[in-house]
Amino acid sequence: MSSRSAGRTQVDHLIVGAGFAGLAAAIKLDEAAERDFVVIEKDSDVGGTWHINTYPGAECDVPSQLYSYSFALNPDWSKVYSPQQEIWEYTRKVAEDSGTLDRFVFDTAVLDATWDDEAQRWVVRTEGPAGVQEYAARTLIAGAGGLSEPRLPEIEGIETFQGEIFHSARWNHDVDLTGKRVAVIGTGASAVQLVPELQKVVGHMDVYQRTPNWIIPRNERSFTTLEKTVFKRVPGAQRALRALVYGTLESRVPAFAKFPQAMRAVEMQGRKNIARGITDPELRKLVTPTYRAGCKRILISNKWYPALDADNVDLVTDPIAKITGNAIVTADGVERPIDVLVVATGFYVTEPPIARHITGRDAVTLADLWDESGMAAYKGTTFHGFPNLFQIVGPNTALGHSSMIFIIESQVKYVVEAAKAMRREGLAAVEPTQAAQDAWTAEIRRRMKPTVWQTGGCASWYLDKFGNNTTLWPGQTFTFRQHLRTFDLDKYDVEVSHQREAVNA
Ligand code: N01
Repeated sequence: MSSRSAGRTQVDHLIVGAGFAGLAAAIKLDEAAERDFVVIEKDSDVGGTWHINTYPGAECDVPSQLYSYSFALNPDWSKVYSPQQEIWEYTRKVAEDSGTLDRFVFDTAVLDATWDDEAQRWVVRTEGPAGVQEYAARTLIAGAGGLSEPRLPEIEGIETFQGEIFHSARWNHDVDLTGKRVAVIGTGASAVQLVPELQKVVGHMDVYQRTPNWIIPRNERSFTTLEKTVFKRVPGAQRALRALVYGTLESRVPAFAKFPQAMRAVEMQGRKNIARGITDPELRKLVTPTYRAGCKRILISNKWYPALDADNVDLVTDPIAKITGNAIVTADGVERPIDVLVVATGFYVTEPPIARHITGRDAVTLADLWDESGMAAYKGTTFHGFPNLFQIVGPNTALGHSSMIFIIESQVKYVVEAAKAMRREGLAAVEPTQAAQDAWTAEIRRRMKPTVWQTGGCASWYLDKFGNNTTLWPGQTFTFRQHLRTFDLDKYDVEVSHQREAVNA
């Protein structure tokens, strides 16, 4: 178990983040008898994005049956698409049941993590209620998530705004929006969920759209008591439904990855959704995308278009020129006064801030490397130049079509296999060879070429500043799992312990 020396707490594994990724890593390491770990979480509880994102209307857009761990099915989901609070409560219960919570440190941020070549450990500084602490960890498992750092828009004068302003991912529940004049900047997945809720209470709302999204109907319904009883009592029933949902979502991959023209069917659904929700022909035109569906994330909502069509809502498509003390001014010179500004402008995905704080061999940070050539990893998980660093939801592991929990579980298994291999072989450090990482990245780039994300004619957060898609996995999720089913030591440079070498010398 963890011990202290030279003011540092020595641990085998340091996990960053207590969301779905960090929690799964903790549970699976524990099951594999790798019990000497600590989970550092800057928030006050488990749940990650599902604890932090509390904006009105926050719900999952992946069906509940698949949006849960395979090892902790939940027969009690209330609806086909679970609300945020329910998902957070689920993660809390899984954490409690696992018996690992004694190794979680909350309200504590990772300041930096530096590979110490001599000690063959990651030196990690954290800051929390107990002040600055230092850990020396054999492995560093980063589960901080790609959608955790809010991106604030760079708009002239935004800092001069005198009213309340907050990001969708940092909702200020103390602000009563009843009867207020509100502006929402952004029309992505978060805005599409929160705008219909705000529309019911605000006096007036301006929604600032830069690019419209393809939005298809949400086949929403509650599970009946009978269904829940069947999930609980009939062995295999819930797993069968889960498999059906999984298969249905996977059947959509060829359209994204190889035959983007097949997305016309989605566009037809989107157009029908617009016609059903909006009466004004001019507004219909403004919300209809001109790029191929799937190029940006396809959204699902039955409420978005009716909300935009409501009398107390205006959709503004003129670019924002500046923000003043009490208004937004668009490029056409129109000034729209507001009391509250909600920015639903997304996250730092292709330049995650955590990369600036992770320094590998040769004093190079992940951010330095990625700034030069974009995010890259071996199997989305390990990094040449960064021994014993494992990132869950690393480069090219995100999905536009299915549940990230499937990917997370695949990666966690790989990490646990790595930990076991290191113990079995007496290894102090493992690091993918440059050749293995380059070959993996080249293959991803090759497979990315025909995808809708690359050819669909849009700008999206999937693409980095070089135009490469460094976020999404370009294929079926079972192929990803297949690639990560064993820890392929032959693709790694390995080191035995310096101490052991010294002893043997
Ligand atoms: O963020 P986004 P999000 N001026 O980046 C606009 C997940 N998620 O928080 O499209 C004006 O998608 C930007 O415009 P444009 C899901 O993976 C899941 O909504 O870049 N506008 C866009 O409209 C999702 O994809 C759920 O032209 C500006 C919006 O802001 C991801 O989170 C729910 C601007 C940002 O959209 C992110 O979604 C919610 C500017 N300066 C989120 N800057 C589930 O249900 C940006 N925009 C599981």
